Amino acid sequence: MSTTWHILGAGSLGTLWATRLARAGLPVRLILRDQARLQAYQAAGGLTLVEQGQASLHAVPGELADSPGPITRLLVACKAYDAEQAVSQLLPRLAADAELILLQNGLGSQDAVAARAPQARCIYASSTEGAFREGDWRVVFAGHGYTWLGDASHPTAPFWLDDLSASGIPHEWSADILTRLWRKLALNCAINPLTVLHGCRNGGLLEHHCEVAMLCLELTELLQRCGQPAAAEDLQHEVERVIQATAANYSSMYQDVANRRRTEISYLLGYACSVASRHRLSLPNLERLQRRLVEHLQQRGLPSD
Ligand code: NAD
Ligand code: KPL
Repeated sequence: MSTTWHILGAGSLGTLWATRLARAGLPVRLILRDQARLQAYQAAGGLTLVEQGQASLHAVPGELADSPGPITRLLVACKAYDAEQAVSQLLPRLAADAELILLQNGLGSQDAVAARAPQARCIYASSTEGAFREGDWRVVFAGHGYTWLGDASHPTAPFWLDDLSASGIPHEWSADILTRLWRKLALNCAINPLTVLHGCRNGGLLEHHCEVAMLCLELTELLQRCGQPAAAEDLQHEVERVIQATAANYSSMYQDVANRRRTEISYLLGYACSVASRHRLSLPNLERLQRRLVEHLQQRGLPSD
């Protein structure tokens, strides 16, 4: 008998995982915020995944945080700023051998969750898959990619990676997941805030080459100082490559601001600046970028944390 996949968060990535796991015949249950959301979900009849223009409905059972029954395997698929609180609600249900898979972008939320659930094995993930919500309970699979999973304190891969293979979820077990998360964080810090401040697509940053280069120098210094030299390697070239390759796209932070959604700034630029300050490292360009971004968000009445 397969272990049930509990999915916390019926948003873009949560739906992308839940529908593919369910399609492979694996037991999946979706944990929703409250009774009203559960009723709305049940009325919709399930989750809809749109792939290459084709929609498919998956009647994944829904439940609430305080529903009965233990949770052994939990995919945490909410935003970084919601993760700790969302997992806290589930603590009474976590089995002694529970495993949590943390899909959050950036850094900081994973450690907060791990501290809240010290008995659980926390597996960190970094994904380049892309999905967005087209409406309630309806998600479009927008970009194929890969998900790297790893556990910095325990290198053995879990046996349930087979479930991901059976579900067609491209993945790899990564012995250096923190390096991957730091590298992605550095890329996001060099690109996303500037696209918000300059109001441009990623490709618009080609006109701000010097500003990007100065940030890359400081991010490289930060990564080296905090024990992540591999994440620092050739960072500027990688940032330039990503800007070229995604020139026509709007960054995720740009889209959050444009849609008046809360950003994950505290887990990206905010995290980088606070680690720098902990290491007594002065990074004037990065700090100025954070001040400008916070001001920009506040001027628009958006949360700046
Ligand atoms: P999302 O906003 O689409 O979904 C999050 C869901 O979690 C929402 O439905 C929200 O209601 C739910 N939620 C929050 N707190 C909850 C609680 N206590 N109980 C139940 N549900 C709760 O977010 P997303 O785009 O799927 O992103 C999730 C994470 O994955 C983020 O850190 C994001 O940066 C990262 N990520 C997203 C993508 C993508 O393409 N969407 C790609 C890579 C990484
Ligand atoms: O991950 C990204 C994002 O938009 O969040 C890229 C495309 C790499 C830009 O930083």
